[in-house]
Amino acid sequence: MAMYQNGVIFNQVDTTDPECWTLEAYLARGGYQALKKIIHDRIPQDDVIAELKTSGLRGRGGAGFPTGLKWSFMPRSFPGTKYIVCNTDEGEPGTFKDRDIIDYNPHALIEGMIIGGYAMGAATGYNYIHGEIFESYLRFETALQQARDAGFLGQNILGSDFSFELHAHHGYGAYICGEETALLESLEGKKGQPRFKPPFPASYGLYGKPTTVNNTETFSSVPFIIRDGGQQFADKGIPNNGGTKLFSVSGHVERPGNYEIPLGTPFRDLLDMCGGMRNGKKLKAVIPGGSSAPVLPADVMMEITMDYDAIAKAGSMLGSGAVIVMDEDVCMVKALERLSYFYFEESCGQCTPCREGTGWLYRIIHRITSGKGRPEDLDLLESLGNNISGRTICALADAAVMPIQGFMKHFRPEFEHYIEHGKPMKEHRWC
Ligand code: L3W
Ligand code: SF4
Repeated sequence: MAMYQNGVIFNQVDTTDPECWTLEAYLARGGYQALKKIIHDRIPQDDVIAELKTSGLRGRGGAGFPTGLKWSFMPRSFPGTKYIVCNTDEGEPGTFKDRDIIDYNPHALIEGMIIGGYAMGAATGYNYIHGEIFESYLRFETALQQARDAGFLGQNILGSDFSFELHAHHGYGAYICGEETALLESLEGKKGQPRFKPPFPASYGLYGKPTTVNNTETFSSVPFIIRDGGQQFADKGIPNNGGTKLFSVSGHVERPGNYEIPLGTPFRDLLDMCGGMRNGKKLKAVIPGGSSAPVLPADVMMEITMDYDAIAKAGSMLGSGAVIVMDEDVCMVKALERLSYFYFEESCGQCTPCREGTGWLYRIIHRITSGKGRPEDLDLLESLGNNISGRTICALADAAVMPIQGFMKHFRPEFEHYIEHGKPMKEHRWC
């Protein structure tokens, strides 16, 4: 899918046409007008933040925290350095939207971060880019230079007394560095391990200074909100779920890819946009918000709308918007084994329940797929999960437990069958 229609971030951006990715193309579609507006009209910082609150924009990285509220946490009267940090450490299995932003519309992110610097009184920003997308990092560096050369970035932006510098930082690929405090540690040159929260980055962030960390898509939504108004953005979605959202659709659909759609769009419409199920197979289940989100069965998904509240009500979460579609041939036991290995592999090892527990979870599921499962294994998984959840420094351990709970809730008979017969219910594909 190349052309995104009526979106906030990818409107008029053809991802197959390099001419659309340039600064000139961004300017032609209204880029940097929001920045010019706040600088020329000297819009007060509080008014910028109020516009964000009106928009209803919620964090697009996974937690859905209200962006305007987060920006208002930054201490305005703080006398020293403050920072803005963008989290492009996209590593959640199924998520591949942020790299498209820095590949095809990097100036939306740059403009959003400059506006963030203006509104929160920060003069320095960093964009932490996932280690496995080096080409995207290089493209972002090029875009930064273009913005500097054009006077949008650096000292005395557009001749005003507002200065803001922005740097790109290339990470090394550890999933945990997407957790905001691990990201800050890594940016400081230390081992990327999460910090205890509170204090939150808003009071103790990069180098111990007040810092706001937002996801790439969150910052990139800001220029539209400031240029066209928060209400315009809110009206694109539904109450409490303003705007459009990028969904990374993967799995057994005809046309996997990124789709920017209004929040509140029925899942069945999103599936139609993707060309429906691949090879005419039946839908079995969907992980609606990245691998950390509990899986939902087909009948629930076909009645659901894609927004934070509807998905939470159904027992899962919208997360980062990674929609993993599974057809009737998927073995849920094997699928869960694969996910569990990921969390075991990516645990940073700081907390015992996570370091040891993710390994235990994986090994029990692996025992089942090896045909050596024991009848008590399912209860053991449940009790282990209950003892891991909520007892660790960051959400990775919870994220390892939630998929297990979801798979057990909706597909327990498949697990029981695998244990009893030492093989899957039917000749499923690997997954
Ligand atoms: C100041 C308070 N600030 C909260 C801030 C906090 C953070 C934001 C949300 O996890 C989820 C996770 C993954 N004063 C504050 C405050 N804040 N209270 O608000 O905080 P929190 O703790 O709810 O979430 P989190 O730790 O940021 C994010 C899930 O996202 N996830 C992972 C996605 C992965 C990617 C990726 O690969 N790029 O996005 C997917 O579902 O499991 O639950 O900024 O500081 N009182
Ligand atoms: Fe590290 Fe896991 Fe503890 Fe998070 S929960 S800090 S990933 S050991």
